[in-house]
Amino acid sequence: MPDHAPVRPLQCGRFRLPLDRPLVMGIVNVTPDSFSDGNAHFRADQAIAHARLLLEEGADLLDIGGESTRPGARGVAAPEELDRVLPVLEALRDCGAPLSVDTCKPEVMRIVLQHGADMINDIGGFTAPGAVAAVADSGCALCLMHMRGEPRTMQDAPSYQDVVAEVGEFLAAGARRLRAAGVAAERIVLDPGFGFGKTAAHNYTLLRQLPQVVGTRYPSLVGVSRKSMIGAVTGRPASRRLGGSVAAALAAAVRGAHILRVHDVADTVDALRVWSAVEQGVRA
Ligand code: 9MG
Repeated sequence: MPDHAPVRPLQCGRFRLPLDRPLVMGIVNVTPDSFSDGNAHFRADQAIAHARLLLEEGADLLDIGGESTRPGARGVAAPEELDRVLPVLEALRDCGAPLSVDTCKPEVMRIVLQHGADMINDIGGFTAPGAVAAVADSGCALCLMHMRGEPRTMQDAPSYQDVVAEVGEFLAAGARRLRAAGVAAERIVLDPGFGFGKTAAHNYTLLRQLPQVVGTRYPSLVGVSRKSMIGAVTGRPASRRLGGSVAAALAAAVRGAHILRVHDVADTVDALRVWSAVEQGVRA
């Protein structure tokens, strides 16, 4: 395992997660574009069943999202987002694994925390007015992600002078804001935000230099699963990016990533187990 990884466990709501190996976060989307049927009940049932499958496959934690964050996606209002997420959160509350909710909205953050969310994953980096106040006094973990722009427009010619320095500075400043609001260091996770206002070249530079981007003070989360950066290299559509996604997840793990946010849990867990066996050997 990489020797630059901090060993301090992550305070994650009801859980304290050791970070001595990369954790696998399974993606649970509760958005209309992730299911063939628009019916809300059916959608929640499908999401819950999918979440249980991801746990059986070895997911260490789950990330539940009710708003699409794909490039070009339009936002939804808080009541609609809550209608999507809350039934899933409630059904999974006692599943034994930490539950993260992916949201940028302070009003959604407050309510999901009352319903047992263990982590808030904010692709907006807790920059919305009221976001820091919504989470500061809870015991949940906070994933602070870098994004340039917003999902609707973020891929319109993103440009940086020095992507590693700029993303790194944003993350460090965001962590300082959280700390100044009283958030304990062991609740904070940093994420470069692959694909959020970045070209494929930016994404691969960030992945290659992950330790320089996220530093050594806080654990990191990496989400590259099925993203266009995989398609840019393999030429494959999102439905056929498994091999590329696992390779990229492993490259992140080798560089010290602590949490890998993935669609394909079983294959990622297998890859990590084989990598670990290579590095550390297997018990006879
Ligand atoms: C919601 N979401 C989609 N991609 C993501 C990524 O790369 N990181 C985080 N934290 N959330 C993401």
